[in-house]
Amino acid sequence: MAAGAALAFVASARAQSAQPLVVVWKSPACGCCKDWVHHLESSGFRVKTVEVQSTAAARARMQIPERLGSCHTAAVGGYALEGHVPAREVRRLLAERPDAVGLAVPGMPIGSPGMDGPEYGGRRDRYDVLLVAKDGSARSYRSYR
Ligand SMILES: [Cu+2]
Repeated sequence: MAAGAALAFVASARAQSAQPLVVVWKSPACGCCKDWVHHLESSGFRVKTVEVQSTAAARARMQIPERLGSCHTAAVGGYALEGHVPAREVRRLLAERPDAVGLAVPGMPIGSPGMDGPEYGGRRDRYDVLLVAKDGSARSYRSYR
């Protein structure tokens, strides 16, 4: 390996290990949760999953209002993630570090990461990634359509 290539390799390995760990609470029966975990991993995140029967307790602990709930709840870098949040918005959140609870994609919109398998036949519903404020209010962080 040339010195330049070796350096680039070390730099990219460092960038990878600099990605913080994502802890995901999900039910063992949830298939789309597993697909979302794969989406994060293939985007360079390290992920630890915790199997729970209900994610309601994790949601409450992470201060995600029940009305914004989805099928899994996660924690990364001091923020909460609820549902099928795209990895690029997680990276943006960690780069911008807003004063907020975290991000949520309520429900399970088809076409969001982990809800985009062959069984959906390429269907893509429009959805918003919401930035959840500490008072429980939410505003659009990015719209996908
Ligand atoms: Cu799901």
